Amino acid sequence: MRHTTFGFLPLLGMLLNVGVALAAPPQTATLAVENMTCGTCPIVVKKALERVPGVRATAVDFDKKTATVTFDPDKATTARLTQGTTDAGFPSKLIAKP
Ligand SMILES: [Cu+2]
Repeated sequence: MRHTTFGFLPLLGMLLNVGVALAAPPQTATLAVENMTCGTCPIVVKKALERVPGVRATAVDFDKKTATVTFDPDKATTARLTQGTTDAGFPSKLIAKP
């Protein structure tokens, strides 16, 4: 009955493939950030965004007053991102949707 013994292997492969398919690719959103007045502000904004679970990368542009955030859409939402900067004293809003 070798056939039955190893019959689970194709099934296992299917389950693993489904797992990969369900993991959504990272998304990138751009936020307009208020209140950035000095060179330290972008660092605070960056740290606030990186504290949001699911955020993978953050780039804050002090001159443009924007933050570009790459995040895992399974864990983070753009609402959480704007909330994160707002809680740190820098209200933001979404200007480029993922
Ligand atoms: Cu500052």
